[in-house]
Amino acid sequence: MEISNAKLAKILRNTAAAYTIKGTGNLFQIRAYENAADNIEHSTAEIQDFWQEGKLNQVSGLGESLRGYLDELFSKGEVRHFEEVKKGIPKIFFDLLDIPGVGPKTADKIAKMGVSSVEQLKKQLKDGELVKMGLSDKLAQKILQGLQEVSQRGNRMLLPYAFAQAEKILNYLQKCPDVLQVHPLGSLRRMVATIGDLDFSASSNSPKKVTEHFCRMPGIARIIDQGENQATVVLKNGLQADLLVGKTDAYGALLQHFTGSKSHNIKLRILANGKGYSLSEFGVKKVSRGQVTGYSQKTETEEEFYRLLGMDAPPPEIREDTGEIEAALEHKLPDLVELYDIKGDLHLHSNFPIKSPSHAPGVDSMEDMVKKAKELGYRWVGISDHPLGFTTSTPKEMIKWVQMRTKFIQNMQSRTKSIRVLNGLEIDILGNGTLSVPDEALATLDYCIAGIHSGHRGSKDEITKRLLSALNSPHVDIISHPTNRLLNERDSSDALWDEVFKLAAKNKKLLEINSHPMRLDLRDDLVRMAKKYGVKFIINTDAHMVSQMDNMLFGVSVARRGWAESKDIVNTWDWTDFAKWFNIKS
Ligand code: DGT
Ligand code: CA
Ligand code: CA
Repeated sequence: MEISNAKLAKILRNTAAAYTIKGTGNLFQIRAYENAADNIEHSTAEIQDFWQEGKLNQVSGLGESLRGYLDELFSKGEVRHFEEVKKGIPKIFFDLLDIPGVGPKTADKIAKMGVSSVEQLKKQLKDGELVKMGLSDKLAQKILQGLQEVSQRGNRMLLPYAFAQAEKILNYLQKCPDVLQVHPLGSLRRMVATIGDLDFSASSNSPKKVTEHFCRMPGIARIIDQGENQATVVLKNGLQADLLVGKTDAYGALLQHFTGSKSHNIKLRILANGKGYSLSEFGVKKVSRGQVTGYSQKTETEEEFYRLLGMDAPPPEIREDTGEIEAALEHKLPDLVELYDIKGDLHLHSNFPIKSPSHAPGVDSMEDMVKKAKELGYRWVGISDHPLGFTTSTPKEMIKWVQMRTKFIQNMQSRTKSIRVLNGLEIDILGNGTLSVPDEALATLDYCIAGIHSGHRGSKDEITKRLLSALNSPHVDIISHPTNRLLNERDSSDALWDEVFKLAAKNKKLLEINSHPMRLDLRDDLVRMAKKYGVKFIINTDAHMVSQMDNMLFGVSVARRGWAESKDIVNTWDWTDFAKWFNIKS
């Protein structure tokens, strides 16, 4: 039986929720299940593959007992212990947990009101029946909004997962002796935040043999379409893959066509017609008096293809018909930022000791994160832990903790020669726009990141006010993940972005482009809009463990999709300019 990562995460979350409402598990155990579910969901490789290869111990966040249960699950299809924990709880309870904003306690309450299906829930919420039965009006609205989000949510993969899956298929295709070249294309090549299906091109002198090889790939659930030079398959994990095979002399046209986007291609086709060409995935032909003459133009590379149309080749990330065709015709394409340009990361969470943190701390030590930054060739690195909880600590305790941490970092700075270590925090922008840490403590930091970590579903006005208020604080340098979206989970918050960008530019505050695969926030379209106001950005990973520091590539892709150049991104600048921006004495 095939058990996807998503399904596995759901099984663990269901068990944790069952423990919660029955009151049988301890908090530590419930946390362990939830953390394991998070890790599994974000894993780019299939956990079942690890199990098959006897490597479950390589999956981070799985203790010995959980590994035992997963072994039972993969070999028998269910876990006796999990079934016992869930015994007596109605199915509707677990269905309700899939709605954003509904946790175990709310699900239990609704199930006990006699609601038997999600459809019925929708109706009873709209009719106001549940409110009459005692559900708060606010909660009812929140659940309705969650239901709305679920119905709009598509079945799209996160970029790193798509990357990892594409790599496997690519390796397989390269084994075919008839393949000359092979490339992953479509939205993956354009680095879109979420990917619908995977697209591949190959060049070959025997296309049919390549499509046959493709359709023999292990793990295929069904072949949707198989022709001489194209095929579409669905894999057992639900993923769809398309392949187009062409000849070498027109491979540039194939690469271009299958990279898209669709709107870029449509605009290009009209442009080509005006210049006497007809475009297709098979090549470029000359058209004379409305008739295709049959004469094919040689387009071995994409550059050749675009040159035929009198233009430069736009970077794949900006092929969305939002001005790149016009810019390419005028030879004025932007010089987009590259991963190679990045010189540091300022948003990292360590496991520095803390009694009651405001949000989940990191799992690795500051020393290990600094070591990784050196390996990445960075010139500076900043640790920005969450501080103590605002409601669970006094200002005095907060100041004391920040002082202790500052001393620790200063000590580390004095011992570290090959990289600069900076002292930051990621603090909360509270509901009323004030900050969660007293100014006295903030004044001792090298930099301060502020973000909204609660009340994301507030009104456009509320969110705008909170952001503007933080942008007016002299202590805040960076606004983290400004829209607070979580891909496939939570939509972007609404705000008057013109106002936010105007103030960020005026007060010289940075907007973060967060590289976490579920965030990719600020979004590409908003990066482009902010840039027009003169806003500067910083690309950070928000890593909670060393391995996540490799996510920088995804943030850089967002910046590229937003037409950002290295001059727009402060962490590509030289140390002198960077330090000057932050007022750090170098
Ligand atoms: P996805 O899969 O939803 O993440 O997005 P894409 O961009 O990968 O779209 P997909 O897989 O449907 O098609 C791959 C590329 O093929 C697309 O980016 C451009 C090209 N293409 C697909 N449909 C059309 C079409 O109707 N007209 C033109 N001109 N090109 C198309
Ligand atoms: Ca696609
Ligand atoms: Ca496709």
